[in-house]
Amino acid sequence: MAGAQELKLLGWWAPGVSPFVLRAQMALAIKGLSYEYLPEDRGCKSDLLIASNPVYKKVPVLIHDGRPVCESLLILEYLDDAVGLAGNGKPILPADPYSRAVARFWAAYVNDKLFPSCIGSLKTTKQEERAGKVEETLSGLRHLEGVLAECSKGEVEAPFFGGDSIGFLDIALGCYLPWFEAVGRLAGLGPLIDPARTPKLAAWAERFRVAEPVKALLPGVDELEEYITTVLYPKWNVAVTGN
Ligand SMILES: N[C@@H](CCC(=O)N[C@@H](CS)C(=O)NCC(=O)O)C(=O)O
Repeated sequence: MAGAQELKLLGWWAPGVSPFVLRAQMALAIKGLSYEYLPEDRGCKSDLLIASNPVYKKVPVLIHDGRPVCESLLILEYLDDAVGLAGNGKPILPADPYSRAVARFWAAYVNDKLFPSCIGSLKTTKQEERAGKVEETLSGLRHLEGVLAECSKGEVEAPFFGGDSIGFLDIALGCYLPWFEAVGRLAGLGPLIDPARTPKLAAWAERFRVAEPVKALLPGVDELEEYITTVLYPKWNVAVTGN
């Protein structure tokens, strides 16, 4: 519970489909913080959103006692840092400075490279360009397989990037799990996180999907596919088939 402190989350109108909003929701759930969810519509943004994130006008925005924090990864960091917020006994970032830097590096990679490549494979109808995006995505997933191996100490396999519990990089990547599945299906590629190619990552994904408290927040893949085809395809002006 947030106690006397007020938390509001400016989120997306369609529940679960914004991986960025999902990140904030996952962190709030892990910390056991209650908050008011205010959905935003792309076509009709509220005055509160425009005032809270005047630069990008995007969600999520966390509003803590009237003060806005923008950008999903920064919201995760803020929730760890904010003194007096209930739940900050459960840190999301690692305690060790080097491990924090590594987690931040890979979270930025996932955000800026991996997900754009993955979604880029749906945004083009040019076969060569699409094959390039798919290869970039698979190469990114192979990098993360290596990161996961690094997180394991000796013989003991770490269940999560954060060690025994879900941490910063788990949330940064886990919010995209339904997207990897939906894109794999829509592009006719099969599962992008494939146990044959990246066994550790595939096992991690299975654990993450059923982990409390994030599992209730993850959208269904069918639902997400429908959102991509009915909302995003017209916006991108492409309709890619699996062929
Ligand atoms: N880098 C931002 C990305 C946020 C973002 O792209 N949000 C989308 C919803 S998924 C949005 O608000 N879109 C509204 C728009 O583009 O006008 C973050 O990590 O928070």
